Amino acid sequence: MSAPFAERLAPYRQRLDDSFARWLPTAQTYPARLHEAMRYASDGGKRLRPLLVYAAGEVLGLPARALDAAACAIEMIHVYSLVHDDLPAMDDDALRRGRPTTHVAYDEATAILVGDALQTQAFHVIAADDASGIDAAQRLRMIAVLAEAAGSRGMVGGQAVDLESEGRTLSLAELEALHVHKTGAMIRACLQLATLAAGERPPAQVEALDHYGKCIGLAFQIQDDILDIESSSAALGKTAGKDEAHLKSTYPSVMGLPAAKVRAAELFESARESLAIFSDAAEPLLWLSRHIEGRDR
Ligand code: GRG
Repeated sequence: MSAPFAERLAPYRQRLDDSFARWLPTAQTYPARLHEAMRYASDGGKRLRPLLVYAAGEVLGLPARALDAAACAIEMIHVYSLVHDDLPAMDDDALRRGRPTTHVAYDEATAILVGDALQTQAFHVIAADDASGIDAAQRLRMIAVLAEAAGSRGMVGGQAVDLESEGRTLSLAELEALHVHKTGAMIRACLQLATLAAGERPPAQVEALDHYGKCIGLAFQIQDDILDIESSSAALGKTAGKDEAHLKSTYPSVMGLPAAKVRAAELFESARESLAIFSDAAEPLLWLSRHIEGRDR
């Protein structure tokens, strides 16, 4: 039996850093300031999405090298979304990953371009990494899946509805649709990318990983809403959280905090149950689900 997945977190994070170093142009190349800002924005973070890609790859028996491009690409899209989400026209945040946001450290126009450039680079990485061992037709499918998850039928669509909904109380069904698009689609895509990289697989395995991805994607956002409430009440219970200030609906505001916690726990459990088909090989994804469920941010 192989060592627990927890022992491979640091090597996987290192692989991701190496991929970023390889695929992001250096700050010495034209246009130097933009490249420096892209690297600034890409530092730090939990790297959960790349870890999901690598963990799913292990469950499917793939070598890590086959997944480097997918792991790097998904994190590039994620970083772009955070940089744009922090802009004054969106969430207007001054801090991200414990440092000034990209538009604060540089300027607004540069932050917009950082997001644009990271997004296009993500697709370049999958298209150009022809030493991954994954054939070109399969990489084309991976690009299509990533584009759909990131675009107007996925993350960007969810963000658009989120902005349109400010100041309005959403129904539970509306809120779930928003979360499934805004946060869920990209997390689901992590599993889909690994499955595509693995080539032909029994439909039951593909279904199981997709179910896991959908459940973890929604649970992650519900948990984020819960952590927002708990961290703002912990901050002396005086200041309104950002969601209150922006009058955004959240799971705790729509269904109450205890019910939101139950819903998140049910989703994490359902994600784990779907992995029974993989027997002991499921350990990396089981471990990650528990790690995500237990996070405090
Ligand atoms: C602007 C196109 C566009 C999309 C924005 C994902 C998103 C859509 C906005 C992020 C806003 C936000 C804080 C959502 C809550 C869930 C979430 C995605 C949190 C950030 O992800 P983490 O916790 O961040 O994985 P790190 O920094 O660890 O990578």
